[in-house]
Amino acid sequence: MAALSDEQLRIEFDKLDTNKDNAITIDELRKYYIPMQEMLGISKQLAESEIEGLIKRLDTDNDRKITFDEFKNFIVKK
Ligand SMILES: [Ca+2]
Ligand SMILES: [Ca+2]
Repeated sequence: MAALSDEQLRIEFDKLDTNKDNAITIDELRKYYIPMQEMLGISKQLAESEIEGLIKRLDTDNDRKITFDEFKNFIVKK
């Protein structure tokens, strides 16, 4: 995978950070993923557990919020 620039990462991050406080919360992640998963026909329960798993992987300091650095580390590490 080609490395994403900070600028591209920022665009992705901003899509998720809907209230622009520089952190993605689980609620923001939900708002973004649930309609997408509904479209794919994934049950709400499964969608919830996927979101839970995603936040656990992204949120390295366990404060239930994803900062831009955590987001970036996650994407860059792959
Ligand atoms: Ca936010
Ligand atoms: Ca965090």
